[in-house]
Amino acid sequence: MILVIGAGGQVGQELVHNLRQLYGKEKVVASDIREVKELEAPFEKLNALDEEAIKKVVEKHKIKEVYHLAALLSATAEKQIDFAWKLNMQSLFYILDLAKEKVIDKIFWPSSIAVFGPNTPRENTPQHTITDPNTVYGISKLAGERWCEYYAEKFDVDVRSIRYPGLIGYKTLPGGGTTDYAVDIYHQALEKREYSCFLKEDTYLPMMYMEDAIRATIELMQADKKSIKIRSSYNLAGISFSPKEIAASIKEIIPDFKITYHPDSRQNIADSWPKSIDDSSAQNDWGWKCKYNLQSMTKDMIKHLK
Ligand code: AKB
Repeated sequence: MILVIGAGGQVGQELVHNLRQLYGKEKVVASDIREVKELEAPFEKLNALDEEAIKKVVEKHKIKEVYHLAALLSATAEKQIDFAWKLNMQSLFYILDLAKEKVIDKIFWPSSIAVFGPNTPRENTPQHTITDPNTVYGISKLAGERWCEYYAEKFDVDVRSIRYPGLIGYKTLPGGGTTDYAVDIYHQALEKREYSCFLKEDTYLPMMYMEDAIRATIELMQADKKSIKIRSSYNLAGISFSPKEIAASIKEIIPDFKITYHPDSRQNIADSWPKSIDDSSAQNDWGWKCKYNLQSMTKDMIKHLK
């Protein structure tokens, strides 16, 4: 049995859908701090900071595999420093400890490109390099990675992780991230034919289409244990583009679309992150291969959002 914590979020809803298609609806328990009308039973209202409640749900459904997605993202975390640190770290320990005690067998926990910082090489960022994040979110993800590796090495915990780039999908809206513009832009392009972007036109960031991200997550979790050589978190490259380039790809389909640029505090966060990522470790270890590029993603996003 599988439990998805934070299932109401941008990744969670699509992941639950795909896991249920793969393993059967009754095998995947969705959970979130709030009721989510899009998520059908089995569903549990669950606060990721309530250790006893997590234990009860795990026991009730005989859970063996947990996808722990609950977290505050980069922009929101800067506004709620203490809570972000508590949620992003404490909840991870609850899940890691369940695996240490051999109550559950396997964990997926997402990290992020936010583990990198201003002194990280920004082009084709290597798997192992300088990690000096200057956001609360990035610090919490980096600390989380270190703890995942520690639990894997010391307690033989089977925890697997991906450093998600910015994720773009049509089914759900993201909340509180720096890369969110790349989702919002499609909605505004269709509704208003214009978009006011909170990043500068030449801000390159690594992004990925949701279909690829969900496939990567499931492929990583299905991979043979021996092939998972990195227990902190895997780099995943996806597609690197700037606001100007995504706008141009939209213009090919909606010629009267216009974009303007009004950078805010999120520009500083974006400037500390890589422009592109080297994901050769993921390719070599568990055969990862990205499918979508900017053009095919834009075509698919607009087709579905229409
Ligand atoms: C964010 O922008 O905070 C997230 C991320 C890159 O982890 N999308």
